[in-house]
Order: sequence, then C-alpha cells, then structure tokens
Amino acid sequence: MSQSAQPATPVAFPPAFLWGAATSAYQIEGAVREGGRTPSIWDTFSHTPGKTADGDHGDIAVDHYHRYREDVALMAELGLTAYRFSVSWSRVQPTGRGPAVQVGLDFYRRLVDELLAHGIKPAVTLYHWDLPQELEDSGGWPERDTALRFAEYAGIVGEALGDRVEQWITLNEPWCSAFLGYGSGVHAPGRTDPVAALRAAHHLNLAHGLGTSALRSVMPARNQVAISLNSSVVRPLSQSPADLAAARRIDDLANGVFHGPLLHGAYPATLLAATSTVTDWSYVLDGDLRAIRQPLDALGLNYYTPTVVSAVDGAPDGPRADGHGASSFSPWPGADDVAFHQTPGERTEMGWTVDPTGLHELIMRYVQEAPRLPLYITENGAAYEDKVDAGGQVHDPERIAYLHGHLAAVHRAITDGADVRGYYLWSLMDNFEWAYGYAKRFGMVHVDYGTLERTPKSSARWYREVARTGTLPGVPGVPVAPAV
Ligand code: IFM
Repeated sequence: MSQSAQPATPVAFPPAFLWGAATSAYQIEGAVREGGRTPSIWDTFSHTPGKTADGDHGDIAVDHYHRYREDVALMAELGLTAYRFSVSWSRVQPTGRGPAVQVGLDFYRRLVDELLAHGIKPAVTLYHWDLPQELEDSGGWPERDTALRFAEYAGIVGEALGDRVEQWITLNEPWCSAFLGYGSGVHAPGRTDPVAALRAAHHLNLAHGLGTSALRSVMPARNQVAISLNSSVVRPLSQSPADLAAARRIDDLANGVFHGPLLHGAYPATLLAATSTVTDWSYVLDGDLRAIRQPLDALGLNYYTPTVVSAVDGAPDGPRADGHGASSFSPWPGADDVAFHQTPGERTEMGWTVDPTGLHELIMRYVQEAPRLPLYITENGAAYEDKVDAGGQVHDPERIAYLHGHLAAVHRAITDGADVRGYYLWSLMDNFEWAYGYAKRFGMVHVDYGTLERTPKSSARWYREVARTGTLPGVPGVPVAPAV
C-alpha cells in the first residue's frame, strides 16, 4: 500500500470542507424525450450500433429525472453537504440556439430547491459532454460558433439559477470532449480527425472563457466560477532523454493545452512545436487568448490514475494502454511514437492502477502553477464489480480502501499548503459509464438496473461517517490529529 493510503492516525479536515458526490445529466437522468428535450450527441452515438458495450444508452439511465426527490433524500441520509450535477443543454435549449425551454429550466430549479431544502450545496456543471445534436450537425466543437452558442446557453442557465447556486463549473473534462470525441472517436460524436480534435480543444477553451463572462454578467458577484479538468499525472518510464521528451509531449497534450491558455494566457510553445505537422493553429484568432484567460474563482480537479509513457521508434505495436478505451485512432495528435504503460499494482475494474500519490502530486502541481487558487476535487472514485449479497447488502471494501487512500492524499496536500476546499466522490450512484455502458459501477449507491432500486453500499456508510465527523479514520486507538 502506498505511503498516503493508510494514515497512521485519524486526520481531521478543515471544518468548512465540503463532502460531496458528483453525477452528470446523460449518465443518470433518462427521460430523453420529455419536456421538449432533443437528442444530444450521446443519444445519437449510443444508439449507433457498436459504439457502446451491449448497445447500452441513456434513454432511462437511472431515471433520476423522475426520482430526483428520492435521490436528494438519499444524499441527505448519506450526510452529503454538497452535490455536483450537470445540466443537459438539450433539455434547456433543445437546438443549442435561441430561447430556452421553461420546462427544462424548471426541472433544474426544482432539483436545486430540493437540495437547498436538505442543506446540500449545489454545484452546477454546464457541460458534461452532451452537445445538442443540431450543433454537431453544424460542425460541433471544431467550429468556433459552438463556443458562441455555449456562452449564450451559459447566460440562460446562469440567469435561471444564479440566485440560488453559488458554485459553477463551465466544462467537465474538456480533454475528453476534444480528444476522445474527435480524435480516437471512442466518445460521441465519434470522429477520428486529429485536426478536428485540436480545433475542438481551442473552441472548448474559448467556450469556457466566453461562458465565464456570460455567467458573471447575469449572476451575483458572490458566485464562484470554475472549470473541471482531468489533468493527467504523466510519468516517464525512465529518466532517459527520449522518455522525458515523450512525457513532456503527453503532458502538453493532456494538460498544457488547457492550463496554458486558462492559467497563463498562451498555448505552450512546446505544444505548438510538437503539433506543427498536424495543425497550424490558425483558428486561434486575435483576442481569443484574452477571452479565455478569465480570472477563475476556483479550479476543479478530476483524478483517477496516473499515466506512464515512454518513447518508441515509430508507432507502438498493439493497442494503447492509455486507459481511454479501444480505438485504432489515437487521441494524442502528433504523438504516435509514444507508448503508454500499465503501472504495476492493484487495479480497479476499469484497469486503472490505484495510486493516490498521483492525486497529491497533481494538487501540488496546481499549488505551483496557480498559487492561491482554491481547489476542489470535483471527481475521484473507482469502479468495482459490486454484487448484492443474499442479505441484500453490497460490500465494497476495495472502494473504501480506494477512497481512504485518496482522501489521505488530499489531506496530505492540505497539510503541505494546498487550499483544497471540497471533495466530490464519483459517483453518487451507479450509472451509464459512457462507451462501457452499465458494465462499470462507480457508485457508492448500487442501482439495480432491472428495478432501479437504490441500495447504499458499505462505502456509502463509511463516507457518511467521514463526512459526519470531518475525520478520516487511521489506525484504531490513536488520537485524532488536530484540524488542518
Ligand atoms: O464517468 C466518468 C465521468 O463522466 C467523467 N469523469 C470520469 C468518470 C469515470 O470514467
């Protein structure tokens, strides 16, 4: 077990630390044809034969649209103090343009009111991968207009919910939208064009910047605007110059492409050089970098596992082991000569290595790169093969160990000076895991996909205790360390 996996003594988190869980619209809502909602790219993709495991789709998902009251009551029972969810763009602005649909906005208003009534702080993500299909038909994220449409949509939602929601996240994991959606094609819309992937990344950055300004123009100044990045912890296989250069390249494509413009006002020169045979970046227009670099109120980090890379001569043989699904197309433009390696050690059902040291490393990187910016862990969690036992219980000790190790890593980062203000476990309940369909269970609440019955797993009871006490247990019998 790694150094941070098992604190010797119980450790206390700051009193105001938020104990949350996260979900996203397409993964849980269902009700895809209700209230005027139109298809998003994920409706189209998941209904295209061969794109998801067993042809699974989100038509019903876990029916949260109809069961949100029951779900909020469950969150309260589990002692959550915060809940991060996303808004379905196609539900509130079905064509991705023009006036909003009131029924759609009303759903989110009711959800927020229910959360507030239970003392749970809502955090709204505006975009978690479900672009209205009409916008994809007009070119999608590779086209600049999609960023302008996003700003309009952000203003609509900000105006409707800004009086009652203080925490806002513009985009979730834009890396996945750009590089899995338009590069390797394992995510919707399933395109496999490296130039489109890089164009998409830039327009997602622009959407964040314009969306942030739109939100601020309609919301009270007290509200916080952030973005959730799945920044990678990229480790070289060896210290050889070639492996270090490979790690640099992947770091630029995974991280620099977003934090460059968001935090530093420019794309890294090393990224521009390494992708120069793929694209000339001429779609970065005058003023874009200024529009993107909006002062952030906070940053959301989503972390699951580190990435280990090395250099190879030419394209590596066999499938990539980068953990982002099987495709013969790479999500890494201009980096065909980089090999991805499985790291040794325990793995989750996704095949991802359990390594909490990566989370500590990632947080500390942000402390360096964006000093004084409050941080939230907006996703962290693990999929395991959870089963209901004869007594109707779901025991998931591996998930408890995973959470324990990663929360210890967060605590260690706070002790080392990081301003981490909250943790959102991914996920509240089992749900549609994109191309993996319902086969991978990330929830702390089990969902029976036949009856849609919710059963809290033992990890949910464990997490409730952590949230109630604000303390992560250590070795029994050792006194609690003082709050950091
Ligand atoms: O389920 C996803 C989520 O939608 C985005 N971050 C990673 C999770 C697990 O793969």
